[in-house]
Amino acid sequence: MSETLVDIESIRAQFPILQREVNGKPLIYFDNGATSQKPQSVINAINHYYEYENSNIHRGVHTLSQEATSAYEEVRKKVQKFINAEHDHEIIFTSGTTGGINLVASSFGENLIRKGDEILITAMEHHSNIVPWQMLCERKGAHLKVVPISKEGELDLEEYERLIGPKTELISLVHVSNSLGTINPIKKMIDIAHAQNIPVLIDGAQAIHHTPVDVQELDCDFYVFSAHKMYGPTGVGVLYGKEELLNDMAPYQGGGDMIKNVTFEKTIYNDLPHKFEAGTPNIAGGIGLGAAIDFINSIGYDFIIQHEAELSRFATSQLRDIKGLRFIGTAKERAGLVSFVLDGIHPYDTGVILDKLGLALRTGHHCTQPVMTFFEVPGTVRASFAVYNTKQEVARLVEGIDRVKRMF
Ligand code: C6P
Repeated sequence: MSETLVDIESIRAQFPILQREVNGKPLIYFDNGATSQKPQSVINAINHYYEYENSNIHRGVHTLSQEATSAYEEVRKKVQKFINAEHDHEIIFTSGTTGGINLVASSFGENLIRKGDEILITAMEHHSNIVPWQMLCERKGAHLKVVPISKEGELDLEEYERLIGPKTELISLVHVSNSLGTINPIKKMIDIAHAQNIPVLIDGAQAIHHTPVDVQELDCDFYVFSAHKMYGPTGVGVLYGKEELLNDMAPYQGGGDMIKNVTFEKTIYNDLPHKFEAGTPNIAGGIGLGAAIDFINSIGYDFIIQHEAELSRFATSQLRDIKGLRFIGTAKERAGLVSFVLDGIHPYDTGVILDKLGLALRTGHHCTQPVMTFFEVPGTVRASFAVYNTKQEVARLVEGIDRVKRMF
């Protein structure tokens, strides 16, 4: 126990924002699913770039440009190692998870999907993994099929297999649900899809900071995530894609850096990964992502998994005793978050009162409106945990909920 406390205190000390107060109370930040806080090392890496290396990349012979280019490209290699991709050019920098899914829907999907085809997603997808496919289906006259969920918030795998048919051309699945916490059996689902030669995209936005990801072992065709949920900066993310698929895809956007040669008659596109990275990228963000990976590696996934599971178990056991509290999402395999509703109290009101007590939680539909419709709730209150959260903070949440209940 004391060992754990020492570790957590040294981790917390790395996050300057955790020192601040909100509404006169020490900040307790449980909105990590929306975006995590950033350690000093990430802030320093971004500052260092702007203070010492700021310049554009891939286009200057001068020292600053060379240094910035190599710092940025080193991160690509770091990401490759982090998710065990075969090649570094399979790592495409994007603006985030949403950017990655839209890239695949527009580029890969545009070429692949024909009238009458089917795209399969699940009922627990974030809007980012629904709307781009809906837009593609509308453009092509294709159909969106949806794997249903149980009242526990688990996918129905029999129905998944049944929904895969001769017209299914693409499957897009969330690894960890942001509103239910469910960890989906994606390896099994990818194997089932591949038995029918169907490519699979995995939305890893809520998984990458909770669990190690090995894209070669998963054998997924695409894997997307955002830096800002894994202790890195906003506005940058990663699309991993298998080399042969990315090579066959048309560029998503045209502009600088994605070309080899331009004439008014014809443009020769650049090789991977630059073909998909038109224009000046988020250089500072990419460098910050590299520092975020170093931070996660310095803690290690063993500790992250064990600590977040412990917080989740503790929160569940404490909240379970509160009368009128109903959990939304009770799957057997769950990541470090709890989502719940209180009888007769709107999640928004709960969020506002908790904020007065210094507790930052997300309330609402969490960009998963179909999940809310399924559970017949307007929204939920969600506490999503990070490596710097403590049991004492969870205990404060339980007291806070008690206060909310007494006020209503
Ligand atoms: N979920 C949440 O509070 P972006 O915005 O592109 O970084 O990530 C989008 C996204 C995609 N998929 C999943 C599973 C997600 O959880 C998110 C972001 C945040 O739950 C903001 S709505």
